[in-house]
Amino acid sequence: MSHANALVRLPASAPLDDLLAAYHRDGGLIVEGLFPLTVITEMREAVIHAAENFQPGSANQGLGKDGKTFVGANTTRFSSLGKLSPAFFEMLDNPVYAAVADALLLPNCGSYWVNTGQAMLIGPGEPAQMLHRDAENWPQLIGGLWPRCPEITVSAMIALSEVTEKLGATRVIPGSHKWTDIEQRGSHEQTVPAEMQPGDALIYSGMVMHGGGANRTADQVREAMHLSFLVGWLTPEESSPIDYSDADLMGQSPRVQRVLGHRSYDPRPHLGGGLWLRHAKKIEEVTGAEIEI
Ligand SMILES: O=C(O)CCC(=O)C(=O)O
Ligand SMILES: [Fe+2]
Repeated sequence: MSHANALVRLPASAPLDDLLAAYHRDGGLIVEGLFPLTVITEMREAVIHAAENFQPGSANQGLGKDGKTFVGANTTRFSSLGKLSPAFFEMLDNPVYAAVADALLLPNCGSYWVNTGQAMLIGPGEPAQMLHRDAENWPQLIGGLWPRCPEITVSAMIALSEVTEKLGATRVIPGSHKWTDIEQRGSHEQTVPAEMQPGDALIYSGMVMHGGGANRTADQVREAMHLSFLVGWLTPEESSPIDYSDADLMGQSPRVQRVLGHRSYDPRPHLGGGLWLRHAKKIEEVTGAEIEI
């Protein structure tokens, strides 16, 4: 099915300004070939293997009624993906996603970190997820500031194998990030699907209305993952700093260590200063990096 207001699709090699222009206009875009297939294949294998250990639905999560509806009954979700494969660390260092996140978030913070990296495997027969904004995870903030809310979180839905509309491609209402009334939720009729090939990603604003699509197949799983970043002055969904030990991250890039919470927050990186997470040890003992921002 083709949609009149379909999301813009651009190759990962497109100029950053073109990626950002599409993002600002619609609240999201599809970046084709964002992640190399070698990395995606490794990540997919690790995710599919690990999925055997998880129940679909909310069984593995301490959730109330609304949370249970949100995660669905036949969708398998789990995080801490760097524990499953180092391919996850490579994804965190992806230069195009990093440049997009820098451009969107660094005007609003000194540094940003991972909100969550999460497998989102929509099983057969799962209905469409409720439409929502990812920034609604911090309702006191966006409720107070809307409609003049700074960008606090940027998300990506990443295809691990082909994602079609029938399999439950993420659905987005282009332009809804600019709606003036935060209570305006939109309807499924206004959504368009983000169909993708493996390695493509839907990069979208924390303010755009979207949700997982219905999986209308009898026996196929929608294989995708989510990777979102959050301004450093808010607390993420996932607790990366305690998930990953110093040893887990030793030898990873300073960016990977920082976005997984192994740096303290420095509100003024351009002025220098800021605190390290652990003051009792030398930086290089903890991170392997001598001096870095
Ligand atoms: O599974 C999807 O396509 C989207 C999921 C989502 O938007 C969410 O859980 O925040
Ligand atoms: Fe979402």
